[in-house]
Amino acid sequence: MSLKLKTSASLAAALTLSLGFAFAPAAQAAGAKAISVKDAWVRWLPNNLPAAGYATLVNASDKPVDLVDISSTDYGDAMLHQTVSNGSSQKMVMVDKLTVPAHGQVAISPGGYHVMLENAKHKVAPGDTVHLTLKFSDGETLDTPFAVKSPAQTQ
Ligand SMILES: [Cu+2]
Repeated sequence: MSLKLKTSASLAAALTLSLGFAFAPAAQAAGAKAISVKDAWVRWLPNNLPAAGYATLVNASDKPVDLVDISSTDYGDAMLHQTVSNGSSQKMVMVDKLTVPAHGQVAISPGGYHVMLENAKHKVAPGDTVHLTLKFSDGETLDTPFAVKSPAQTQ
């Protein structure tokens, strides 16, 4: 090995630099995920009416992360909606992305956001667990269990 012959300051700097680059992705791969999900549940309605999914998204990282896509193996359609008050009436609007602030959280909760769940692929009933796949702007994908509850259980 000729390493002892190449002990210039510039080589040392280059080595430090390349080690720095090499370590960054490794630390990320082994480290914790930015986003975690808590209090995930679904408000079930009878007669094949659309259900609504709710959860709190927590961001442990120092960068904002967007929820950019939702899918489910249990429902044909899963979309993020926002309930907007318009005087005495309310309507739902589609939401393309939901930003979870750095070191913060955002609640998908009744009266605000909900995940509209339609076209169940099989019979879903209170007491079941359904799974939603949440995709985030940092590349993270979370397969998240949601507890199915009847309207009476959520009053
Ligand atoms: Cu909706």
